[in-house]
Amino acid sequence: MFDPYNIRLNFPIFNQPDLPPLVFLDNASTTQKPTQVLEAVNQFYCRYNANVHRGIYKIAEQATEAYESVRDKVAEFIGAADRRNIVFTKSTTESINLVAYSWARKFLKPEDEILVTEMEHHSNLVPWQLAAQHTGATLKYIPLNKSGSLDMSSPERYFTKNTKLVAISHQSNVLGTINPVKEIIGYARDVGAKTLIDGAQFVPHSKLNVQNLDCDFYVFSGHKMMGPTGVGILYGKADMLETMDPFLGGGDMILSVTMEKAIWNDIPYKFEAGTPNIAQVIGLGAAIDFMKNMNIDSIDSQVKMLTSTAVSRLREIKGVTVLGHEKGIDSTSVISFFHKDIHPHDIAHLLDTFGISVRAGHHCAQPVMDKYDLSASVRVSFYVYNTIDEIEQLISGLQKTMTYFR
Ligand code: 7TS
Repeated sequence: MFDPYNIRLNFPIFNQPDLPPLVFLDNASTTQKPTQVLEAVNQFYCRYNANVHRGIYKIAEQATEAYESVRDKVAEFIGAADRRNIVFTKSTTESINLVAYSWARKFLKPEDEILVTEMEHHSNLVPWQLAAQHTGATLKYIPLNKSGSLDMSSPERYFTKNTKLVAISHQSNVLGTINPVKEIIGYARDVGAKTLIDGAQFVPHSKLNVQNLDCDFYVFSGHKMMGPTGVGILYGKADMLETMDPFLGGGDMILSVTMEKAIWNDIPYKFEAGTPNIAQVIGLGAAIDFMKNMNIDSIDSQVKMLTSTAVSRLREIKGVTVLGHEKGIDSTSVISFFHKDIHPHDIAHLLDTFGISVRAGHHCAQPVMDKYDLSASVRVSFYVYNTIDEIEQLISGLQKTMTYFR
């Protein structure tokens, strides 16, 4: 039996007797951290703080082993074939930029096309706009239907012999829609295009197997799954990573250097220049253990239950419109909505005065907002420690907000 009240006991931020209770409904931005993660970071700094991959003394070896063991853990967690497929970056954003610089700028030509969707976070859009400008390639997109799903009615319009890269989100950070990535990867493969999947919103609550998906790249952030900020993951097929040039130059990413040139280190180290975020990677390892203890399928069903409850309750409020979440569309964890008379920022501000944290704005996905002719929406997003009672507090907060603005 999944008990969010029990889970909450692990999170110091929810257990501060000197402060009013926190109703945190902005998990799509970042999640809260359990003691197990904080303790892993703390233990590293207090007991074996040393740089990795260089010292031959005991604590340096301990630090290297702890850091590298998380690479194995991540590989296992996402079903990668090999630890060499896992590159640590600082974020999803950096992982995407790494591919845009090291793969796209190297291999794309003016006649080539990069295919994205109208549903992307700016992180999975702007790097491709820049790569297209740099290489002369064309950026194309799969449109979004107002129901909240991608328009896959005539794929031959988007997947052509010129398509060289398909970069799409696994799950929208505005609508909560889960895209049919396996089908899309199939279309991409049929035209010989490479694929990058942005799993920043998907991985925190759903089971992933990158080999089963058969994507070329998969990216996500540790901080959205209870890990510390400062760690992103780039999964890449070994043959792809091998053909790419380094993204950043510096220490640790070389085998040998003369005054004239350098020979790159093997993958994945070729892409990890300089001192990495050691403590944060170690913290991510603890976050993955925490998730595995809860069981990823249980996390998934709990988040789905919270989401469907909240969608129904929000739709009962007069004047409120929920974006997406239409019948037959696979969606979870994230809900955006607006009120016909009250600005999203006013709603978010009033809710904050009741101790409820929600997001208001364009959520770094302006093309999605444009689709709905909105400049902003209110967004709530759930995670393992949220409760039905918090949804009721949200609904009551919204009702008070409406009374205030009447
Ligand atoms: N891709 C998606 C789908 C995201 O939701 C985000 C962050 C990113 C990429 C970028 O991740 P980062 O860790 O590099 O920042 N999304 C959000 C959000 O919805 N609110 O704040 C950050």
